[in-house]
Amino acid sequence: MALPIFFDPAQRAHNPPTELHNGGFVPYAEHVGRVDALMSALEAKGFTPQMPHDYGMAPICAVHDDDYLAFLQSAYDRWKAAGRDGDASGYAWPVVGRRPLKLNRIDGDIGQYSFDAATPIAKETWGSAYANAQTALAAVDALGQDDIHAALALCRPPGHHAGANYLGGYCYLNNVAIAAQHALSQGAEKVVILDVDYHHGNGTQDIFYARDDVDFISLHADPRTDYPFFWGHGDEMGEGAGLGHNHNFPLPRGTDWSAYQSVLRSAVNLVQAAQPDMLLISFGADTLSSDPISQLALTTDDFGQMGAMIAALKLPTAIIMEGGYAVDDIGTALSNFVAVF
Ligand code: OKP
Ligand code: ZN
Repeated sequence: MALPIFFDPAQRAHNPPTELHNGGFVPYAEHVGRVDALMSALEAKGFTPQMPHDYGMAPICAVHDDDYLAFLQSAYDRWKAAGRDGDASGYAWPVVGRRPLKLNRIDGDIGQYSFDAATPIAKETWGSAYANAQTALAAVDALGQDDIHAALALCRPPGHHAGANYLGGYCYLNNVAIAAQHALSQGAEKVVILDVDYHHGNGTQDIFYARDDVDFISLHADPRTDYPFFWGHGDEMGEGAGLGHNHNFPLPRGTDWSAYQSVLRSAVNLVQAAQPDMLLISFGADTLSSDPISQLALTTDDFGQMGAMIAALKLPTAIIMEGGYAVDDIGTALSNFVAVF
C-alpha cells in the first residue's frame, strides 16, 4: 500500500515577507517555496496529496490553551487596530517565572504568548495553522486503515517550537503534539515522538514534559550554540510522571552521518524499549549540509538510511514535516526518507 500524503493548499497562504535575523530584516526562511519544492519532488515519485478531513477545533483545544488560541486568532486584527503596518511581531518578553498577568495591549500579549521575534503573525497565519493541524490529524487517522502503516503530513508552517500557550520558531500550533494527543484519544495508550529536525522541539518537550503517555526523543544541534538555546540540553529528562520520558541528544555543529547514525541508533533503541502503539516523526530536512540556516552535515542519501533505521522498527508511523530550508535539496531528502516506509 502506497504511503498516503496529506496537504491542504490553505497552508500556503501564510507568507510573512521578512524576519528579524542577526540584527536585520531578511527574507523569511520558512517561505511557501519550501512546501512547493517538497510537493513537486513527491509528485515526481508518483505520490498524490490528499486533502485532510476537517476535525474542527476540539483536537487543537486538547493541546493548546483557550486564551492562547483566542490570542492567535485575534492578534493580526488587534495589530491593525493599533495602527500598525506589516505583520504582528513582539519585542518585549516576560522573564521565565514572572507572574501570569492579564494585559491589555497587543505588544504585551504578543510578548506573553511568544518567545522570539522571528515568528510574525500575518493576516493568513491562523487559517494556514488551522489547516496545517488538520493535515497532521489526517496522517494519524490514515494509520490502521487498510494495511497502511505509514503516512506523511506535509505540514507547513512547522509546529515543534510552539508550546501549549506560546508561539516561536516559525511555529504557531504544535502539529505533532496535536497528532499525538489525537492518537491517544483514538485508543493509543503510548505514543513516542522522535524529533530529527536540526532544532530542538522545545514546544513538544514542554507539552509532554510531565507525562508518561507521550515520550519525546530528540536529536538536534546543541542548544549551547544553537537556537532555541533555552531548551534541548542533555540533562532535561522530564519531571513528575514524565521523569525518564524525555531524551535529548545534543549534537555538535558539523556532525556528519557517521557520528549521527550512532546517536540515532541509541534513540531508535529507546523508541523500541518504550513499545509505543504509534510513532510520530517530527521530520526536518535542515540537517542537510546545504541548509542555509543550519550547521549539520548530512547528505540527501543519508536520509534514505535514516528512514531505513526508523522503518525497521515496524511501528505505525506518521511523519510530520517540520523544518528544512535548502529548497533545492529538501524534496530529495524527504522522498529518500519516505521511500523506505
Ligand atoms: C524552525 B524549525 C534568527 C533565529 C531564528 C528560527 C529558527 C526556527 C527553525 N536568526 N531562527 O525547527 O526548522
Ligand atoms: Zn529546524
